[in-house]
Amino acid sequence: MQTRCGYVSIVGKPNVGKSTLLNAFAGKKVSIVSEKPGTTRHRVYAAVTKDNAQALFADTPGLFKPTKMLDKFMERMVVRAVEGVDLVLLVSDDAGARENDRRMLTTIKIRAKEVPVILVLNKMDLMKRGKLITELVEKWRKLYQFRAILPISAQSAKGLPLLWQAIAEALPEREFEVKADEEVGLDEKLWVADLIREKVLTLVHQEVPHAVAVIVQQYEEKETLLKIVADLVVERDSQKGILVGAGGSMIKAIGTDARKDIEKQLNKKVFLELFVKVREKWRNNPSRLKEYGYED
Ligand SMILES: Nc1nc2c(ncn2[C@@H]2O[C@H](COP(=O)(O)OP(=O)(O)OP(=O)(O)O)[C@@H](O)[C@H]2O)c(=O)[nH]1
Ligand SMILES: [Mg+2]
Repeated sequence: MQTRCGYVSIVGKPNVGKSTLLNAFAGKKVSIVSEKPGTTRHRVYAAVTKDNAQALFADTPGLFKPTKMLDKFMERMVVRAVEGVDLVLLVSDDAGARENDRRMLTTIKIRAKEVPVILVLNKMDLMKRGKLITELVEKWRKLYQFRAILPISAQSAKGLPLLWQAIAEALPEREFEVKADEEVGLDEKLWVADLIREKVLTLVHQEVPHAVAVIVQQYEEKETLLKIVADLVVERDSQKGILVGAGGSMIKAIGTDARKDIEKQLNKKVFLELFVKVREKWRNNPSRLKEYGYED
């Protein structure tokens, strides 16, 4: 049987559902998801194999205008992710092409001119009428020669079989690179740190979650449980106050939600201990960024 295999980068502006899409294809939570833009900070990998095709996906941070050094690191992750891949999935939403979509297209034109691009219009469940979807597609078609334009809803898995078919057809004829059930690029410590950050993004509002880095300090498999100790780093005392909450209520809620989710995903009993620390302006400090894993 002729197999197809290739590298597929999922890119687009923040909050359009890139990570939700990767999780839907992978059938599990490989990448964290939240309702706030700026959720994904690293490239997150997953290999998906169906029938005779294998896609080696990379989820990426949403592209936006960077201000802090951390944002610039995230932007570099995106730019590099489109170089030298076999296929790009540009994900957008029901809102039409906005400034950050256009910036992403410009990056693709400069960095990945020869790479086929599938435009994935996500969140179509939020669009009520077929006519509007047709208008949306028409507008996008004028901006770039996409290999295909496919409306989907990653959350409800609608349109995913057709999207998979389009991906498979766009991949080069090649042997599979990984075994069908093999995990790729899954650093458990980083993944656990991200799961904790997901709870911060869900429970804490406004700007505070964006100032949080999670660093797993201890990750120890004991006989009956997995012991995890992690630091939550913020930039200011006021942010620490919000993260800890009245009488420690917020950090307790974050810890409980994170522990339950880690237990569910790993099917293991977990002991989780969290500490909140202040490291002034860490998002603009190169040595802190490096220390926290935001390094090229
Ligand atoms: N209504 C609707 N919501 C969706 C759909 N897919 C994702 N979402 C929601 O959109 C929000 C953002 O999803 P993410 O997957 O985190 O988006 P992202 O593009 O990875 O975001 P960044 O990592 O910040 O760039 C979450 O609240 C999701 O539940 C969809 O098909 N329909
Ligand atoms: Mg994401």
